[in-house]
Amino acid sequence: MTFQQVYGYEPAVRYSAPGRVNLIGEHTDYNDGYVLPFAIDRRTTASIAPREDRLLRVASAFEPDAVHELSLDALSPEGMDGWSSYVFGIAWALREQAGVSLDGRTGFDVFIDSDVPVGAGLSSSAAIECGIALALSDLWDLGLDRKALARVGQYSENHAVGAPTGIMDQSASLLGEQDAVVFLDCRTLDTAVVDLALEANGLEVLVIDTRVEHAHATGGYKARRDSCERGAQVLGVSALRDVTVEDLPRAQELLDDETFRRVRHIVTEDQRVLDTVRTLREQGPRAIGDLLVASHASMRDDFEISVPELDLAVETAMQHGAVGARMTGGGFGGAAIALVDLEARDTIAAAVTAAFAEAGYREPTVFTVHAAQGARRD
Ligand code: GAF
Repeated sequence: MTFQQVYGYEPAVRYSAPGRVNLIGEHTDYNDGYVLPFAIDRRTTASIAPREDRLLRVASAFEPDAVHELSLDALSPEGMDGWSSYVFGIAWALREQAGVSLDGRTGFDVFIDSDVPVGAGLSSSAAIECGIALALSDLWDLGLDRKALARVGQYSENHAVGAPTGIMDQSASLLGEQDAVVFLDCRTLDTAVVDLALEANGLEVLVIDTRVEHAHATGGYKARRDSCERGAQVLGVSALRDVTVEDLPRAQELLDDETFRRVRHIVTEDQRVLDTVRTLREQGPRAIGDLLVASHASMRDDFEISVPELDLAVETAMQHGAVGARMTGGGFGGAAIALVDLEARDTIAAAVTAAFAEAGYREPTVFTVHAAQGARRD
């Protein structure tokens, strides 16, 4: 299915935006902390043509027979549902969050296609949002910079889609660069691009998609966010970013056991991001393995967002010689990553697949990813 087949004419432009893998720094974004994701070489494309009226029409390769329509005069979260809210929500959020006037703007026809796996925790939704945000910024001549577009994407995700997520995924999709990770301070949105240098070190990142589906609009993700906010309130800080590892003994006295463990994950994870950035710069990617493994243990034991499939993926990869491994993304399913030697890649992939079969789990999808450029006009 193509734009032409749905709408009967050729698109004017095509934009694309990548999914992301988070190297380290999980659930720290909505605590004003640090994250270290990279954009991956799996992209969502948005083929677009402006219309002369105010109608927005959205179709996609994953729902071939459906064309969703909404007028710019009727934009509100109530009028959106399903995946098309990732598109309509951006137009709405440009007005609500960035203060863009939609008066006199023309609508558009858009067709979405993607090779970012859906439900794997690799930010397929942020990839749609960011491709559309960049496209609309150009189409409507808004001149918004990429950090502003990331905020628009997050606002749409929070209020149009209804998932209480942070700003990491949109930032990675918009700011990613080839062979590099994006070091982001989620309080200030200051960024630094840090060289990953995997190829030069004979390494690759393997993604192990457990195919255990996760959703962030409900359930555990929101509960973790609530715990963090409760912890920050009791500790008298505006966000857990302001708590240090040295503060933890006192935090333990003030918090119940569960809230303390949630807080400890965030505080130690922020420190691990800083340590990973320093290690990457000073010693290179081969030296970050222990930090990745410690991050996984913290998510499994303190933050309790792992699942047995993710633990098995990490353990098996490590037993078969991975440099480091951890679950990536929001948790409760989705994918793990393993940092592996090029020569060990196939052995590790086979070992993980065999271990899943042995445990009676669904067969995982295992593939390599490379750090790629962020959203762009193709
Ligand atoms: C999901 C969210 F969308 C991000 O904002 C982030 O919180 C992540 O989970 C966990 O680090 O991807």
